[in-house]
Amino acid sequence: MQLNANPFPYDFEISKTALVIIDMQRDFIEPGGFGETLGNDVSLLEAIVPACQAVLQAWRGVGGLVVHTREAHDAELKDCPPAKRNRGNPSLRIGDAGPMGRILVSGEPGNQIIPALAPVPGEIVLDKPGKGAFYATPLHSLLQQAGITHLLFMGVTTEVCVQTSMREANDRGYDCLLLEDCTESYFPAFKAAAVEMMRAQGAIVGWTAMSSQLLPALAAAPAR
Ligand code: C5J
Repeated sequence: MQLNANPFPYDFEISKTALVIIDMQRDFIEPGGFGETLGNDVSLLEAIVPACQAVLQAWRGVGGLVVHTREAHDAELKDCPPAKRNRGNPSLRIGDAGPMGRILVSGEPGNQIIPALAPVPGEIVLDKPGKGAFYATPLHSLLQQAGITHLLFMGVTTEVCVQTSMREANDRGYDCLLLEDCTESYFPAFKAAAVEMMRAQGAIVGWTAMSSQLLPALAAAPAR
């Protein structure tokens, strides 16, 4: 299968490709959550949910592997370095009680993936203590076991967890594509810059494309 992508066409086989959905968690996306308490306009992130949902549904329809990640720490914060918890001067720190439970702690209501993109049985769900999806997680070995060579990325935020994860994946030898309308930042200029830098220099980190390039290709693929 070939997609019309930037900076040049992207070839992939569904059976060797995983859809990686980064941190579409209530605390980042929903009003009243951690993202909003930090002063961010979460409506920017909410706006990509329908496009993400369309891709997820189509990807499930062709039987593709799905990986969901959550930025999450254990309840004792043993996997949260003080440097991460103490950085800056936020009104709420990781582990503090927030509007939807303890901030970025596994199992708390705000730490769950939004209902519109909730995982279904058979999909991989990984809690990650860092920004990158490969740091301190079994993601690489799970993908290797499944014979995955290509990754389609969506999720939030573009320049933080999505970009970090895509760079980690690129360094591990995966051909990565970012779905531009399925990722967002609280800072539109940062999204634009991240998209540009990832596909620059002959796809130095990977390719980018709109979901409107992917969806017709998936619709034409045999259902599984
Ligand atoms: C993510 C963050 N998911 N911005 N986290 O990007 O801290």
